[in-house]
Amino acid sequence: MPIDAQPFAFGLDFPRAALVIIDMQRDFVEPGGFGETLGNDVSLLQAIVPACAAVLRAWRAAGGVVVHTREAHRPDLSDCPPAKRLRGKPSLRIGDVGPMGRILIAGEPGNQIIDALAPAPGELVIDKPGKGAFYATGLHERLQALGVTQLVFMGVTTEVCVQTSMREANDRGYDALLLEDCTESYFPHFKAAAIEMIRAQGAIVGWTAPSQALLAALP
Ligand code: C5J
Repeated sequence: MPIDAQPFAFGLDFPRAALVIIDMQRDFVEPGGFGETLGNDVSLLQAIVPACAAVLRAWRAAGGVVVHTREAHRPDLSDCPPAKRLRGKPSLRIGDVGPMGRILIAGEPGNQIIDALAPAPGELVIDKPGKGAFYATGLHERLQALGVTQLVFMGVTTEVCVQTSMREANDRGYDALLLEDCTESYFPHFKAAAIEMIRAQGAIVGWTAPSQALLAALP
């Protein structure tokens, strides 16, 4: 089905597509997590949750493949480079104890995906130590095993983990579509710029579209 997207229509091949939801975890979306320790206003990110939930409901109803990612490190931090942990002046660093448990650590309350988008049984949940969903995760091999060639992206933050994952996907041969109202940044001008970069030069990284355009095309 053609989706009304930019810079031109995205031909959705639903049986070979997966919905990828990037890092909609409490660490980024709720107060007291990693996002807030970096000085950000997390309420901006909460605004996309209803649109994301509507897409997830419809995608599941159509029987599509769903992938959730979390930015997560092992409790011993062996997969967290010191350069990442020590950078900047956050109020709490990765691994420190915050109001939702240890920051960005797998298994901690803050590392869970928010209730409104909680994974259903059988959906892929990928813990990723980097910004990109493909780095050190085995995601590509799991998608190949499922015959997936197209990825529809939602999640946070647009210019960091979402854009990095789309670029990784592009280099691995996937066609990728970003749902504009289902992604957000702590910096609205970065979101706008990332969307422009992704779809510039004839979809050099991928396509973008409002979620309504996808909903209208689902089987
Ligand atoms: C960040 C992410 N912004 N999920 N992570 O550090 O975008």
